[in-house]
Amino acid sequence: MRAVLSLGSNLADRWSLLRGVAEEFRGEIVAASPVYSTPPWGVTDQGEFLNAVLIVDVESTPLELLRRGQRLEDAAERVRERRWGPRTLDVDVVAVDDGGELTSDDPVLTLPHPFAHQRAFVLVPWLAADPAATLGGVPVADLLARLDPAEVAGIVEAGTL
Ligand code: A4P
Ligand code: MG
Repeated sequence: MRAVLSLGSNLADRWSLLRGVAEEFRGEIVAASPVYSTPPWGVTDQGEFLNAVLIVDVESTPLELLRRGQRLEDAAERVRERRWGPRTLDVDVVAVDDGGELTSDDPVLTLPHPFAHQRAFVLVPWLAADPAATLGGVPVADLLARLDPAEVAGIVEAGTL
């Protein structure tokens, strides 16, 4: 199956943490976005994030992929203090395609990720990694066009994984 992963970090050595995820998925990566510097979304009194998107082809179930991301978060000594708060590493499963886009309302793994369509820090990197990307049948480019242009302009390319 093919999956879209959103990587984020705003604590500790953010570059190494994101690059560690790319290293873990080496051999399974179909496309990788640049790394972007992004203003905090949701909870705004925290440091800038680095965000990137990986598109991976994996031989596993969606839940196994989520757990794999969570093991990387744990290895980054992530502490869960508050929702949307600062974190060393976040690995979210944005969307999964297994011969068709999977949907799930299970709180353990909700697909597609419930906030993906309204987050420029997910959509901008995703579009860079896959210009033909769609979410719920809607082109990601169209979803981005619906967002506040100021928010989209805040997503600034900062380097590569
Ligand atoms: N979960 C359900 N569906 C999914 C999914 N599709 N992918 C569950 C990943 N996890 C999913 O996540 C809480 C629970 O969501 C998990 O137990 C998992 O089973 P968490 O990472 O432990 O907790 P959290 O951080 O409080 O919530 P969440 O939902 O990961 O936070 P978000 O929504 O990812 O927001 N601003 C910028 N600029 N860049 C960012 O990367 N990230 C956040 C975090 C806020 N603001 C940000 C950024
Ligand atoms: Mg998460």
